[in-house]
Amino acid sequence: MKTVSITTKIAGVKLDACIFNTSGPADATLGELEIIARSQSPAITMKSCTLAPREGNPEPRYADLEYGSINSMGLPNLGYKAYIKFAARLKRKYKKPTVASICGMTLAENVTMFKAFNNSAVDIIEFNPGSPNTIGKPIVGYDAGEMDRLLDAVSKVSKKPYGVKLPPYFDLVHFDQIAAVIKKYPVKFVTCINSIGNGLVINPYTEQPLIKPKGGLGGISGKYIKYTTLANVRRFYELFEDKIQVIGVGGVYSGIDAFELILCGASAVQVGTAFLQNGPGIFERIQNELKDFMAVKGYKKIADFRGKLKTL
Ligand code: HRO
Repeated sequence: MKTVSITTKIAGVKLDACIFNTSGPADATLGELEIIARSQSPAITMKSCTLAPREGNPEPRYADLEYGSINSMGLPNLGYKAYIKFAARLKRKYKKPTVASICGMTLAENVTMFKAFNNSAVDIIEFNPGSPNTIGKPIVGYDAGEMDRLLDAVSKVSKKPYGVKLPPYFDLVHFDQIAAVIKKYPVKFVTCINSIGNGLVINPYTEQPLIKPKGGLGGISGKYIKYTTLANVRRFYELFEDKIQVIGVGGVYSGIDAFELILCGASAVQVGTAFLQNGPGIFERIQNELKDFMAVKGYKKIADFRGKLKTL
């Protein structure tokens, strides 16, 4: 077992294991981030932040489902300045790489935050133009022109390595359009996928939706979305020809789920709903399961099988 290694590098930053937390679940406060820091997650990803602190959407805004979750949190966060402070503190105390997630409401807000994070302890920036839950705002990642405008602006100011967390795509033409835009900029990685936007879960007994915002519409995550995750990881891995890395997230509950994403081309795998539902022990469990499965397969490192999905 000791001969199996699951280390990886994202944007040039070494991670002791390729399984870590995704931005969103239980990572908005310092207390929550310290729980992640003390877990086996090899990096600490923080909640998407905005310029000013936000309360988020009215509650209830999250519900566990049989095979995943629905959320319309609405970006509750403490504002970017808090995450700059947290990153310094976490780095000093835990010596793990930190990932900041930026989700500005406007181009100017995004530029301000990218500039501010240049002078921070954060190792990697994940730009999030894919949230489905900001009331009155479209999912920016579905607008290739707007993505171009935003990436152009943030690329000009960012001195930290950065990637983009993408919403799920369903049409092959859209993969091509977004990949063409991303290739124009020094984007180091894409993270696929954000939750599948605007699902509706209802309770037939009470005849009500499960969550309050937007008449019950929210992002669907967990096991429901794994196959869309696999397709998005695979398609972007092929389109980027491994020159821009892919991080897989969406529906990972086990080491075999992680293995499948890596087989499709992911250089690392993030865990979201499964972390919320199982607690911080999930990172160690998935890492051990992945190592066990690799040992069965005779793989010693993730490069032995990464991207090597066979054809039929
Ligand atoms: O806070 C949220 O409602 C949220 C964000 Cl920012 C996101 O990117 N994805 C998601 O499912 N929820």
